[in-house]
Amino acid sequence: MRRFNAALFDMDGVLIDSTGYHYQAWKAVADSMGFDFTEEDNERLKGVSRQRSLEIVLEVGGRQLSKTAKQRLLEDMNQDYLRYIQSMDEAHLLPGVRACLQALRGRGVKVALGSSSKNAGVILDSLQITAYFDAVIDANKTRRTKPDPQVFLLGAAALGMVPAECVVFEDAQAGIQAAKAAGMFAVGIGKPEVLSQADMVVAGLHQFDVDTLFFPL
Ligand code: B16
Ligand code: MG
Repeated sequence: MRRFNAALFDMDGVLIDSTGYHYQAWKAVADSMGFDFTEEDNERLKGVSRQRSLEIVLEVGGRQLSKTAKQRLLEDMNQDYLRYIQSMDEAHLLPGVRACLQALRGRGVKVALGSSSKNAGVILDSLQITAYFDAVIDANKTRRTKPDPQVFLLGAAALGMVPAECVVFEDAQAGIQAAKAAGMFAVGIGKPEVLSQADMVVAGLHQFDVDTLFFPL
């Protein structure tokens, strides 16, 4: 195994467990419109923008909304989410996150965020992990959402790295596709049967041994 020089982290589902929260919010939208929205359906929402998530939910239910109604719904959802993340602190970090970030920095590995969220800045601050990141790329800085590779290509460029030097940590099918389309090594966080396109899969960062891909020089 070769040694890589940069680590690009997805946020939701890799650093924080917000997946359940997002699922409940979208399920409530489906419930209010009178159709079922399953956890399997929810896999399609992971890693994609809020706008794209709404389109997928409406597609699942075979429903349509006016542009104004969609806009209102997205704004309401985000206000609700901002209230939820206000109470977020270090205790909301997923297991192994801080140790992994510390180990990477200790080895001189460059670290960036590559998230489809528009709320990444405030969340990193709440979790008190902003200082570990050399660059933060979120949906405020991209035009195309995962599975497009733009977020990770911008992350690599911000770190001064080429894609072959980068490892992406991702929990979403769309994110793994984005990483592979960017020409990067992809570590899936979750289940191998769901993240079958990843180069390797671990259950969480607590199970990832930094020495495997970032061994000391
Ligand atoms: P927000 P990630 C993504 O973040 C989530 O996986 C996805 O479910 C969500 O719709 C998207 O952020 C937008 O988030 O509503 O906060 O702008 O996994 O790419 O870090
Ligand atoms: Mg994610």
